[in-house]
Amino acid sequence: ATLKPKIFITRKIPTQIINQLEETCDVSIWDDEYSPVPQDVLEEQIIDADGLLCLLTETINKELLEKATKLKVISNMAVGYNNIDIATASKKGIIITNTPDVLTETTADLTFALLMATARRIPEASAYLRDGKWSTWSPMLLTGQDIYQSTIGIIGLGRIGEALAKRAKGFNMNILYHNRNRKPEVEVALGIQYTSIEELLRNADFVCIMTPYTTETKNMIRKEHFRMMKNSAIIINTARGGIINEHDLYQALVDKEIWAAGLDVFEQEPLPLNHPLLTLPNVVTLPHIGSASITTRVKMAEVAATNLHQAINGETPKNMVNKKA
Ligand code: 8YV
Repeated sequence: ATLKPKIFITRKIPTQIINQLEETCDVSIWDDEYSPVPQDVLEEQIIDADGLLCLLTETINKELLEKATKLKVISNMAVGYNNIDIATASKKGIIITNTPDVLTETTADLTFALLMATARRIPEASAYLRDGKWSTWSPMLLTGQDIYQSTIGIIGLGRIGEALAKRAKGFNMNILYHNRNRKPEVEVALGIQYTSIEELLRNADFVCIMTPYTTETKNMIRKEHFRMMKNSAIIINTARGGIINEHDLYQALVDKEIWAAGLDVFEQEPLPLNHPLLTLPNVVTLPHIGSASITTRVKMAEVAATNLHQAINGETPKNMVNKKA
């Protein structure tokens, strides 16, 4: 019998997709939904695997990659791939793929939902009622910030940033953006304005972080940036925790330098329960659910499986992120 390529899947992805992969591959899977794959299991699996399908939660570092003897592809089920040492993988000729496009609208939806929840204090208001505190009503009770006709500043105008701008347009918002490179066609099409980071921070009512996590964007928003922001400003992060300096964010919130924060992502995930940010009432926190709609998660798994399959078959996958040297 011909040997099927061996692939390892680090999480319980939808069954129909596992079944499909099993038709052509010898599949092993870590399917404990409640704990991530232990490093020693990952190490053992990677030694003779042809392909790996993993998530952002798996750190694929140099040490691990050095153990691989046959690995052709790492298919990351996420659009971001900051969990993978791309330089080492490329040097070893390992293809890296991601799952863009399918999660764009879902993540923009969640970003806007978090923006609204933070501005109008929805989790706090909901808890207020449930905790039996709604004994009377007063005019300034649980008052928030206006969204309609306010100014949004989008840092990073990629696919998701652009999808967010479209939603902001529906709320008649004034839209500013900052990006590595200007996008004149998008500016015209959406009626949005390019500004420097500083100008964006000074003018935005909502600052939304929409950039990938790279050496350039790591710790990009710090103390001096919060100082530039309005006291009524709200910062929203659905990108990666490490882009904002969390310590400085905490201090800016305590010192009322900014008004509130809506965070779906953190430097350390899962967020430790004793984290100082969790003590503040003006912080809305979510457990990294940006792309978490049923339909989108199935599509992400499909795209991840297709990329894996293409690479194993010697084709160049559609979503290869490390172009061949
Ligand atoms: C992933 C994400 O679902 O795509 C990304 O970059 O952050 C999320 O959509 C999550 O990180 C699991 O890989």
